[in-house]
Amino acid sequence: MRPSSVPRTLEHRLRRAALGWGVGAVVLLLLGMPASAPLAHAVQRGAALSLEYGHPAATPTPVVYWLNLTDAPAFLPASLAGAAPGANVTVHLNNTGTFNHTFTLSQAANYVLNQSWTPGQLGRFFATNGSLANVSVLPGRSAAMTFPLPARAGASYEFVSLVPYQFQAGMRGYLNVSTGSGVKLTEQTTDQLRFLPDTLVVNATTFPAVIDVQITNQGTYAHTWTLSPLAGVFLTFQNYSSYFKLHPPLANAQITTANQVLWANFTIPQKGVYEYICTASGHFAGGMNGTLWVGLLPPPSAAPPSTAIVQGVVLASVGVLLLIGTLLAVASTFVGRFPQKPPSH
Ligand SMILES: [Cu+2]
Repeated sequence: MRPSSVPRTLEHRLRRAALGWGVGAVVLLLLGMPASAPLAHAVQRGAALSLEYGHPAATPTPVVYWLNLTDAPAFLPASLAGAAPGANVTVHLNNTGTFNHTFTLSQAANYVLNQSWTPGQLGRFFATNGSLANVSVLPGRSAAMTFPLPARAGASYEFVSLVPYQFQAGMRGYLNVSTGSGVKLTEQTTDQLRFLPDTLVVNATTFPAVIDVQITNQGTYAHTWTLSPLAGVFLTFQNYSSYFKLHPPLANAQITTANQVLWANFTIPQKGVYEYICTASGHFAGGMNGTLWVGLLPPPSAAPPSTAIVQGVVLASVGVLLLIGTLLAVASTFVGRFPQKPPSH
């Protein structure tokens, strides 16, 4: 029995205030919702960082290499790495020069050809010892061939151009077969011009470290996965093409079609942070880059940006509003339960 009309009004006002604070808390919680989506994404992204060790595939994964043959004369890149013993290798050759060039791969494991040989002596070596691949490419033309590698882990095979005096002038390179125990990572390319994840971590302790990245195109655009050969170099979209001309990429996977899956196989010489970018026109400028951390851990702040902090502030605010609302509601139930001060005249 609360006879007085004054406490009834106070109780009513307290109830209204409690309701107001409660509604405020719910509205704030709803407004805060979108902020929780990037957080979930960041967690997912963290989980997507795969770290697998020593899982040699039963059937060696096919490997695709892309080389430019130039009039320097040179092969770009001159070092092909990461293919497992016995793997099928496809070599795409692009003659960017005005002379004929050949890609001729020695089948003599760990044998370094003598650069002072005459073209005749070099020809006799290949006639005697054979080759794993031998393709001639006309100026401005491209060619591709697929062949199986010998099942010899860790072997190195030299490749040269047999056009007279090109090998002697430096047109040579090496294909290094992996030990078969490379670290496996997965990566996706998207039409939003992003790599997912854009941070790859390999907890390597011994170097060189053999790494195999499986790249899946989730979208329809063509992309590349092009890895800097030098640690700690962070490229800009103005300087990356001149940089890669000077420093041929460690890996340069060309994703050309939707849903394509391919591997980038490479060997990291020493611990560090290696940047990878997409060299498709406008993609790097649009944000298509990432970092590979080998033997180092990325700083914790690098994973989720400020969304986690925003989320915390929102949740704390919701809590405070709900607490105030609850206190007001409780206070409203007590109003009128106590004897009133006698009205003074
Ligand atoms: Cu791209």
